Amino acid sequence: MGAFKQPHGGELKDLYLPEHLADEVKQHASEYPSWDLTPRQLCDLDLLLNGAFSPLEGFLGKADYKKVCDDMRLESRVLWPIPITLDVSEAFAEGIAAGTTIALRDAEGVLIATMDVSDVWTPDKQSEAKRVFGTTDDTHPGVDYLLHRAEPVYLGGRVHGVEPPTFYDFKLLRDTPSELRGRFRKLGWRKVVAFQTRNPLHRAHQELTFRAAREVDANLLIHPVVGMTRPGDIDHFTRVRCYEHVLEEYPEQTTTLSLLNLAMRMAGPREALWHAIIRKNYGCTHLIVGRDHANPGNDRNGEPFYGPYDAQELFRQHERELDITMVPFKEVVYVENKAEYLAADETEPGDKVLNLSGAEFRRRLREDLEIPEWFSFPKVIDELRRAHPPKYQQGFTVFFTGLSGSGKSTIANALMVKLLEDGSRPVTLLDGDIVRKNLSSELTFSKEHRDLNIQRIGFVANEITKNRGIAICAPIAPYTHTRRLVRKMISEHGGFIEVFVATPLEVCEARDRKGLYAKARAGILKGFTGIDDPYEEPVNAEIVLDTQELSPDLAAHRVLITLEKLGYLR
Ligand code: PPS
Repeated sequence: MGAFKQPHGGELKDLYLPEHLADEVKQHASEYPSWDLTPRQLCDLDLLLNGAFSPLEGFLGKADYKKVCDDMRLESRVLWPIPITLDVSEAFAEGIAAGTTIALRDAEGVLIATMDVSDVWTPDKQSEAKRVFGTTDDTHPGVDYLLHRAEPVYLGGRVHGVEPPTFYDFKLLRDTPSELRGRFRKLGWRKVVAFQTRNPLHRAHQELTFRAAREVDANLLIHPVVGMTRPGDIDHFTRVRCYEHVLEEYPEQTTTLSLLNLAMRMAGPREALWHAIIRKNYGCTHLIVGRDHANPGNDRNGEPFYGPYDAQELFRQHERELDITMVPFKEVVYVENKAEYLAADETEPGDKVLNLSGAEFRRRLREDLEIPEWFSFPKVIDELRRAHPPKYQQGFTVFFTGLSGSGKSTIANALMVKLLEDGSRPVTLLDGDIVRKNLSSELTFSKEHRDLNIQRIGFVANEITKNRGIAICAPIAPYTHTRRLVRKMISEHGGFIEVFVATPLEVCEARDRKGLYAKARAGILKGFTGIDDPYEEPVNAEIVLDTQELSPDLAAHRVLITLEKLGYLR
């Protein structure tokens, strides 16, 4: 069957050991040095073992790595644009040399594969970034990962699969290359055009993919990435539910959906070639390549890293060798007066073309505004709205900070009661003293322990915020750096409102409800905030309260009004 000819003239690799050998390896695995795979390495290993990365047989050795970085080729001259490397810590690499067998385990310690190490080396990551991504600017997510998250030493070598990684979600939608080829064969699909995506599909995508398939007289594979995509992308659970809805919109028997456990690098043109090789391995004959394929976003000066059609250009240069045909993405637009989608170059003068940018779509989701029916499918919009509720349904954290005796706890308590009265969400109060008695009972007031205390409070508040509740925190939190860390963590999942209770030290000391200031002045209590330990005043708090002017009731009311203004309460 010509359509399923192997790329590079090679066989589709299946690197799993036969069952009896796998059992034997399992019995001896405790003898091997063991490496716990990172989420990205687990994705890479999954696709190495199941043949999606054919013709690779393991993580790249040094010579292949160098050639891939320099020329997009393996030593064998076969086209391979992205270095698939196993990065490990210096401590782990210390005992490893060529000839060592290591065990590769998932986060739960399950043995996924062994690797016969052939190479151990310390790469020049700046040079790798420049050669593979064309930049060392770490606003590029691939560069950021390489420079700041990947470990410093690379190991190369052949891998032997013992047990496929376990997935608990969407099992029926996950296929190995041979399973998908089998499905195509069974269905009699001789030509298959793949659509790569990391975003939800809307009507325009449905139109363009269907047109692409019709144009080349092929069936269609929606092949979204569910491994690792660009940071900030919509989670794959939500996306897959959306894809399942969109699938219903294609004529029956024309289109299928399968999930790809790929860890993307966002390498633009090089990544497009990689996607093509992978799709070829999955039995596809065509790949749709659009504008800005595998786009990493803009650099630190706001300029794009790659030209919009660089990926198409590079694909074209290697199309014959890749043995998979590119279907260049044609922009489709909605023409209101004809009530249909047309290719942008098919519109006529006088046509009213409607447009809704991605940014505008997200704004409307965020602000609970209408999204027109022509733009997307009602079921898709429902899914996205459920995953991205408007602010008044999102969780948030109100983070009070201020000196001991400044009035944080009293205002925090008043705020809690008012929010409970409002009743829109569950409320949890993480007051300084309460946390110190429970969550942080073993901690002292050293800098290190105060940081740990705030990080713990931040962790709990983040979990509450993520799950759409309200967390009210009221520790002293004297250090800017730690408050900033907590803000950053929580802001990714909901609201973060910092309230600086700016009661001056003299007033707190004059109140001295617990008698601690007197003890601190007398030198009985050491390292007391404001006396002989610093309090770094916030400069960017959303709210500053002066308790000399405001009663606790009014202070809590001011917080409520700010929450309303920010959209978190109705
Ligand atoms: S921190 O710095 O954020 O970890 O502090 P926190 O967990 O909020 O705990 C502050 C309460 O502990 C009492 N206390 C001290 N505070 C500051 N410095 C020292 N050395 C100290 N020792 C005990 C104090 O009563 C604080 O309570 P509040 O409610 O802030 O007055």
